[in-house]
Amino acid sequence: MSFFRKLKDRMFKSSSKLDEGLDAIIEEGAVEEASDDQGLLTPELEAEAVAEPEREVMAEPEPVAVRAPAEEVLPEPEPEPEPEPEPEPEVVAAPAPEPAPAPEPTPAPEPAPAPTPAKPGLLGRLMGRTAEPRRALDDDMLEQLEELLITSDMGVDIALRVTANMAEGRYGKLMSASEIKSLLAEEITRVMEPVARPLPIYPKTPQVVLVVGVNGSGKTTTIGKLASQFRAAGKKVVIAAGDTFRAAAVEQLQVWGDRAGVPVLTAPEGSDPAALAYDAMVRSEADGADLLMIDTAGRLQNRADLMEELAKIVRVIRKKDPDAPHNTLLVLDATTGQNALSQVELFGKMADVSGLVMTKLDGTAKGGVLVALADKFGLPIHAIGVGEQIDDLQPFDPEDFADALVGVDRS
Ligand SMILES: Nc1nc2c(ncn2[C@@H]2O[C@H](COP(=O)(O)OP(=O)(O)O)[C@@H](O)[C@H]2O)c(=O)[nH]1
Ligand SMILES: [Mg+2]
Repeated sequence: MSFFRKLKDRMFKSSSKLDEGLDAIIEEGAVEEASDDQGLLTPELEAEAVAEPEREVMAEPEPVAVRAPAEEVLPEPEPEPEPEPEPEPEVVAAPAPEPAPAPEPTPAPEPAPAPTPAKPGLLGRLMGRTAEPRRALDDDMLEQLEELLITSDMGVDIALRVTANMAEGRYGKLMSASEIKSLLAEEITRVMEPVARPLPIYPKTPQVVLVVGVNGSGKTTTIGKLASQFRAAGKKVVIAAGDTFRAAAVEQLQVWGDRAGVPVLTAPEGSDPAALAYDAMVRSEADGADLLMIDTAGRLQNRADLMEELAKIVRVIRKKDPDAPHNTLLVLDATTGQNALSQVELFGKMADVSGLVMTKLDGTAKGGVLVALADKFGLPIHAIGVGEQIDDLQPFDPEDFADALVGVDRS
């Protein structure tokens, strides 16, 4: 299974929202001659079309969210055999991936009730080449596109800009849903490309990575995942459990440290996180660690306290290294949608945020907020979280992301 399919499957909710929305816009205003292509095939051929053989090959290496610096080479990614073979067939962008129907003459596997005359149906979309409904790109359609993009959390500015770009030179032209999707994916890729940058690794050690964000955004989980990937890339990592506010937070980090095989420095509940951060600096220097990752509390109930706590951590670690922290990662939960924008503003004031990690992109319909973030702040997106397991952190790939978000399949 390719990375693309994986991301797309994981982002199914986002994907299906835009995907289906775009289909609906085109179908709604489709011109007459674009009649449906259902019924053109015999049941045998339909079954064959649905069971169209997988063209993608397995055995693609799992991408990792961290990359070793240029001169170093990542250890060969284990040619990890795919855990479970994908069920056949791979159904493309269809909402209900039915297993291949037995080639008996069952009715066409169209799950949607009452298709409109212009609707190509599952089969039409699978075939995708003939008789796709087309709609003239006019003001009405542009307005609907804008609305769809806005409701997909991309934000008003970007929705207006992207639709204007799409209209340029194409006004009045007949467009199919797949043409619109490709255009949209290109536009989104263009916005996202400048921010897709892995966490930079510096030659000076220990490189101190301060991890901030509101409670529940995924800081601790992301630290665990990052630690595991850095370690696999040959880095010596130390974690400091700077969320001393809750005992459970320390235990959780210890579990992640065990999983990742890296030491976790802790302090008693309620103790000063800055003191712990200082000890962690001393320890990581003594141990010759490459990276020190500092977890923090995310109590937003009391902003002044949190701001003071973060400022103190920074002050104290700078006594050991005036350039620390070398990275301040803000971890954002994609499911909070537009709220992520205000979190960037807020944490930008409290800490010198140098990059973002967006978690929980699996199973949210709000992935579009990344586009708004990229456009508004231009902060690097180092990685995305797509699940709760240790391997569920991926590098941010703009094209894969755009394709997954819009429902484009380039395979
Ligand atoms: N589905 C999903 N859940 C995640 C992801 N990242 C974190 N979580 C879950 O979000 C919850 C809060 O994460 P945690 O790391 O404790 O957040 P923290 O309070 O910021 O440290 C936990 O249940 C995690 O398993 C992700 O990428 N996808
Ligand atoms: Mg935590």
